[in-house]
Amino acid sequence: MPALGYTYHDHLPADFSAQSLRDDVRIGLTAPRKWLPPRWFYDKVGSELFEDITALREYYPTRTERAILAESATAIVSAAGVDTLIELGSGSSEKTRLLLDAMLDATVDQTAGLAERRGQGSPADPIAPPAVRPVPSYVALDVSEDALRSACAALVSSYPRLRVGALRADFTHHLELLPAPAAAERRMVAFLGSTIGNFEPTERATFLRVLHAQLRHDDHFLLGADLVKSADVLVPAYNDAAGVTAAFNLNLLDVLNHSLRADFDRSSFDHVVVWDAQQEWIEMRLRATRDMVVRLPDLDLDVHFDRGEDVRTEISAKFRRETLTAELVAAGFISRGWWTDQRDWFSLSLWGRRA
Ligand code: SAH
Ligand code: AVI
Repeated sequence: MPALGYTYHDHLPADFSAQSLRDDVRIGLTAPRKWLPPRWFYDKVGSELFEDITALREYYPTRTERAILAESATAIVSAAGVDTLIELGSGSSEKTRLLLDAMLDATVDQTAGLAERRGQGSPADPIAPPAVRPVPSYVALDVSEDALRSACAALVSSYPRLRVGALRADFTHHLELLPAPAAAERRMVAFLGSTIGNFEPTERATFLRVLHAQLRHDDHFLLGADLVKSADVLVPAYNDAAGVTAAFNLNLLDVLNHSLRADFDRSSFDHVVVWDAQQEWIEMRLRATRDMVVRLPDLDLDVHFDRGEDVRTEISAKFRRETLTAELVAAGFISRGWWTDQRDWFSLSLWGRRA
C-alpha cells in the first residue's frame, strides 16, 4: 500500500504544462476573435471557486445530477457491472461517492450470495464458485493536482476497501493512459458534471471517438450532460448574484499573470454571459472595459484590446436526448440506459461499446 493510501501519477510535468499554456494563449489571444481554453481555469483557486459555484442557489447542475445519482446509482452500477470506476475531470469526486457506495454494496451482495450458496451446497451437488472479482478500484483523472490530492486523500479515509489511484493528465490528450483492465475486469469511465459541454462540437466528436477506441467490449461509459432549458434558468446559473462565477472567470487572468508574467488588470474586464440559442450553448466571456495593451513577456507578445472587445473563455453546451444519442452512436457507442430528474433538466446516460 503506498504511503498516501493512493497511487499518484503525473503526466503533466511542469515544462509540458507551461509549454501547452504558452501555445494555447498565443493561439487564442492572436485569433481574430480572442478565446482561451477552459482547462486553465483550474489552478488551486479556480478549483476552489468551482466548488463554491456548485453550492450556489442558481447553479442547478451539480445538485440535480447528485439527485439523479442518489436515486439511480445502484441501477447504473448493476446495469454496467463495475470493478473499476475511472472518472475524467473528477474534481472533488464528491458525487462519485454515490457510485462508489453502489459499487461496494454490489461486491458485498456478491460475497453474501456466495456464502449463502456455499451453505446450501452439498458435496454430492457442488456449486461452482463464481469467478473472483477484482478488488474494487477508483481512478481519478484531472489536470488539477490540488483537486486530485484532496479528493483521493478523503476517499482513502472513507473507503478502506477501495483501491484509489490519481492520474494527473489531460483528457483531450491522454486517454490512452487509462489503466488497462486485467482479464475479466469491467471498467466504467464516468464523465460527470456536463464537462462534455465545455468542448467545441468537433473536439467533442474527437473525444468520443478516442474514448470509444480505448474501451473493451464489456466496459461502459457514464455521461452526465446538462439539458436545454429556458434561458431564464441558464443565464443566472452562469451569472450568479454573489459574483462567484465572475470571480471564477476573472481568475483566469490571474493564472496568466502568475504563469506567464502577464500584466492583465482584472478590474479592466467584465464577466459576461450569453445564451446562444442557435448553438444551444452558454458562452462565458471577459469583456475589456477600456482600450489597452497587455504584455505577455514569456511569449514576447503584446495583445491589444479595444474597449468592448471579448475573450471567449468557455462554452457550456446544453443537450437534447436525440442529438446527444446520435453523437454517441456516431462514435460507436450503444445506449444502455438514460436517467433524468423530474424536470428533465439533467441527464445521466450509460453507453456500451458496439461489438
Ligand atoms: N466532475 C466534477 C468536476 C467538474 S469541474 C463535477 O461534476 O463536479 C471540471 C473538472 O475537469 C475540473 O476538476 C478540472 O480541473 C477538470 N478538467 C478541465 N479540463 C480538463 C482536461 N483537459 N483534462 C483533465 N481534467 C480537466
Ligand atoms: C465544469 N463545467 C461543466 C462547468 C459548466 O457548467 O460548464 C464549468 C462552469 N463554468 C461556470 N460555471 C461552471
